[in-house]
Amino acid sequence: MIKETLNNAINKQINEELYSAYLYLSMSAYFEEISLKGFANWMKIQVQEEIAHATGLYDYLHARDGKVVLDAIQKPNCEWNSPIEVFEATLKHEQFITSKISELMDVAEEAKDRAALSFLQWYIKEQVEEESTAKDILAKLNFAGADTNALLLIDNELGARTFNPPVIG
Ligand code: OFO
Repeated sequence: MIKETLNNAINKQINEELYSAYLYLSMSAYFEEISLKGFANWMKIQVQEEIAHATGLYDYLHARDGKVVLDAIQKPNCEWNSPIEVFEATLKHEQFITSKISELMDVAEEAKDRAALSFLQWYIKEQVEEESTAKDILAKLNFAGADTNALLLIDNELGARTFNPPVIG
């Protein structure tokens, strides 16, 4: 059975992942408002990714005879001034999540829980991808600058994103 300290830390991470979903849904709403449907689509897929990250931890707690305790989800920001600002916030958020996964690994290490350490490796790798994707999109937006045609090309590209449920663990 999983140690209480680790159980609690995983519950906290479930909350962070659900907050991530909520934040990206709020960002998606911003893109809908300014008619960048491709960006809105990309963010909606991101919401599904984050829910999958949360349910991966949820399933893991059950598999280890732990107890899932859901907490209130923080209110996300809903005011942005530009797509660049949104992706700067996305990158910063993903860097924050990376630090949280690292802290979670520390708790698993303290608990000497090798099974959890192995399971959490998936999240460590996923964070490399999450940060890298946000950085790439931010770089493209910076290249595009005030060029509307370039922005619409990025919108078109992000509109093609589809959800492939991740295989976690
Ligand atoms: Fe965006 O990776 Fe989970 O939170």
